[in-house]
Amino acid sequence: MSQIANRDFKLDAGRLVIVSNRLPISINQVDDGEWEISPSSGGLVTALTPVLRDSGGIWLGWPGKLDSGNLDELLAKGSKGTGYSLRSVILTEEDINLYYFGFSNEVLWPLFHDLQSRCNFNPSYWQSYQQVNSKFAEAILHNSNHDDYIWVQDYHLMLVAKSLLAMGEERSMGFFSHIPFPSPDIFNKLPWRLQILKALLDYDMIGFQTMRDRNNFVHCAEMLIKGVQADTRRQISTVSLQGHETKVGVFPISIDFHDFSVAAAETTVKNRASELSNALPNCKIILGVDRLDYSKGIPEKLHAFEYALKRYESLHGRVTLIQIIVPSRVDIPEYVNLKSEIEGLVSRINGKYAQAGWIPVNYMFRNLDRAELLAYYRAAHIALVTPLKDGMNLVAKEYCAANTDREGILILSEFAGAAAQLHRNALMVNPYDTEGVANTIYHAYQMPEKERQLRMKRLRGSIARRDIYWWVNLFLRTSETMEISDLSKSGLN
Ligand code: ADQ
Repeated sequence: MSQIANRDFKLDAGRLVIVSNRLPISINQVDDGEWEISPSSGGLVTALTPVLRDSGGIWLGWPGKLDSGNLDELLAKGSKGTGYSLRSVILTEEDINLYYFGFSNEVLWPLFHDLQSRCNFNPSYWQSYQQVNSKFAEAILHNSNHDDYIWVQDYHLMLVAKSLLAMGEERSMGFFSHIPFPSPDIFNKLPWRLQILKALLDYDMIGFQTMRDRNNFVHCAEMLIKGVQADTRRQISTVSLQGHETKVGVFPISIDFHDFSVAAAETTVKNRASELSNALPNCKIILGVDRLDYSKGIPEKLHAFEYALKRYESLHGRVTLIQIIVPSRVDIPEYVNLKSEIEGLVSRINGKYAQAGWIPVNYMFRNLDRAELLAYYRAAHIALVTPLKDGMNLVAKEYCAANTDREGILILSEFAGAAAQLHRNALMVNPYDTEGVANTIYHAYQMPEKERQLRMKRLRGSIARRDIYWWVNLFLRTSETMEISDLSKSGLN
């Protein structure tokens, strides 16, 4: 499929309504007390914009600030020129504490990443989760028509279709899970497992990142709900309950490959990448870029790097790990503790191994602008992407897209969703295996140029073929296609 063909999907009828916890904007108060709105620029927004614009669509979500002046005026300003409108779902401080920080981030996030010991199954979180999902359903009701297609994003909003039905209303509704879906052994621990599963089956279509997640979901449904019938013989499975059929498919999310690749090739990025390399003479750069989160396996990665330095003395003065961390959820004590743990490890490694002119770990805790991030990607000889579990992991794909010199090496956790697509040409590791990761770092360090180039060429080809436009189109086309077998030609395997 060509880049252009990828971009021109149109809905058959109605508007596209995207529903997500957060609107794709940020609202900030400027010095004179005025509120300012700026659009978010992620790949998802870019890819959805053409379909939203063509269908006169709507994006619905929490605007992110509890008190931001004249909100409607601000939102109108924020969507000016985009061709679609922004509509807010107003949440209270209590909603944010219980539904967002509580149920979403202390129950669903750890459980769905197989870290059940980190869960706090507080019943008041569940109450709030139900109430907030109803608020979103009400907002859909007020802002959409019967022929609109409602596409709900992610684990914060699993009950929205059910809540809408409870209001006596029906819409065509799809749900995409950006995070993994756990196996029955783990999912069974959730006190509200039945309510969640049944609510998911009120959607007309559910998309998962990988086959692993789709199979886990279908197994959970079969095991826990009496009367469920699943047909998994086709690429898009169906799960039926009491006369309602839900399509369940695999739609691995991606990035705007072309855009990343072109931006990384710009002279300013190239020059900045050279500056970064020149600042570390005779050193190969190993790069880690992660959001601050325990699922990303950052301490485990540092342990493995330390082990590599202990085991392979020839790496001393020859490799530097640049670990960039984007601040996230810093209001949750667990994340503050994680930050301290990481900083302790960085200082221990540097204390032990640094020499005049060489610091083993360069650590940054901040957001980087896009050009700077691209320069780091370009300068890195090796990307070390080792989440303990991840829905997809876009950093792995961004690194390859930005690797315009086509010589970099991707070391990738087998527990990242991206592994399903990239495992043949990345160096695969188990992030819990300190020795294995250390050996792989050394192997990557020594890899001959020809092999590096061949692997990177294949990685880039695979990501370019299945970019974010491919993902949006495939999801929406599948949601409209009644004839499931048509999909066999879509490249979804
Ligand atoms: P995330 O857990 O946020 O997303 P990921 O896919 O890795 O994880 O995306 C992180 C994004 O943050 C990347 O686009 C990266 O460029 C950006 N980023 C990281 N560090 C940065 C920094 N210091 N400065 C600026 N930007 C930085 C969830 C799931 C993932 C899934 C995505 C999309 O957890 O598994 O891939 O959604 O579905």
